[in-house]
Amino acid sequence: MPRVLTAAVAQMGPVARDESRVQVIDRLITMMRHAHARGAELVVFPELALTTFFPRWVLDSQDEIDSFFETEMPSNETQPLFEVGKELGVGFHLGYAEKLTGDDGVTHYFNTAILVDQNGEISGKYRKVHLPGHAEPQPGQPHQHLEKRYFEVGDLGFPAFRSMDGVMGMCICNDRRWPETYRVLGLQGVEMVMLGYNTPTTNPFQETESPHLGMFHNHLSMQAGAYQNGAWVLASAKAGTEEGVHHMGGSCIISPTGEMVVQAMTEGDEVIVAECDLDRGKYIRETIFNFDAHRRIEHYGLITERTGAVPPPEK
Ligand code: ING
Repeated sequence: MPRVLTAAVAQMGPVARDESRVQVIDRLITMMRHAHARGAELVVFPELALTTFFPRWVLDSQDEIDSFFETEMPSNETQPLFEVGKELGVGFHLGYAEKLTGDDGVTHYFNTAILVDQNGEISGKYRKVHLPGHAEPQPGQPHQHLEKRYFEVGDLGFPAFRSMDGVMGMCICNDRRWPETYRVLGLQGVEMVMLGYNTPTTNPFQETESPHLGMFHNHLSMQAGAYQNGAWVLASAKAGTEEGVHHMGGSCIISPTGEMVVQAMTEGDEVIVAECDLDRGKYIRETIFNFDAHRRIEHYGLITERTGAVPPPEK
C-alpha cells in the first residue's frame, strides 16, 4: 500500500511591520482551509511566517526586537492555527522567531521551525544553523541582513522525525543552499524535507545577481539536495515586496528524483498541492545513492575541517 501524503506549500505574500499576529494567523488559517479543500493533510508555511522579515533593519530597542519573537508555542494568538489543524486533520510546518529562557536563566533567540502533526501536537523542532548576513550593520546599504545579530546558531542539529507515516526533516532558508543540510538528514533516512525562506533579491553581503540567477540557485540547491538524498523537498517563500524590499517567490514541491512537481506562480499568498508518494525516493536510496554500497567516507578526508589544495604530484 503506497504511503501517499497529499501535501501543500502555502506561500505568503508580504507581512507588514505592523501586521498583528492575529491578522497573520487569519491568513494562515485561510490558506490551511484552502489546502484542506484540495485534499492536503500537511501544509508548509514559510520561515519567520508570523512577522515581517525584521533582520533587514537595525533595531536598537530590545523591546522592539522582542516584539518579533514568540515566548511560547502555541500562544494565545497562534493557538487557533493548531485548533483548525486538529479540526481538519491537517499537520503543518511553521517558521517563527523563538525566544526562550533556559534553566540557567540565560535567554536565547533562535530562528526556529516546528512540525505539528494532524492532532495539533508538535512532533518536531529545528533551529536554523546557517545564518547568512552579518552581526553588525553594513554601511551604505539600502537594507541590512542581520540574522547573525538577532539569532544564535541553532543548537538542535538537523534531526529527522517520524511523523505522518514518514521520516520528516526540516531546515530553514539559507540551510537549503548547503549540501551538508540534506546529507545529514539523508543519513537519517529522511523522506521529506520541509523548509521556509525569506530571500531578498538584493543583499548587502553579495553583489546583486541578475534575478534569473537568484531563482536558478534557489531551485538548483533544493533539486540537487532532493535527488542526492532521495527525498521530497517542500519549500515555502515569504514573497513580494515587503516593507520596500523585494523577496523572491518560487515556492515549490520537488520530488525525490529532483523534478519540479509544482511551483508557485505569484508573489502573494498562494497554495500549491501535490500527492507525495513517500516511497518515491526508495529506489534512489537503494541504488544510485545507496550510501552503504557506494559512499566512501574513509576517502573524504576530514571534511569537517578546511583543507588547502595539495601540491602537484612529483614529476
Ligand atoms: N535568506 C537568504 C537565503 O539564503 C541569501 C540569504 C539571499 C543568500 C540571496 C544568498 C542569496 O535565501 C535567508 N533568510 O537565509
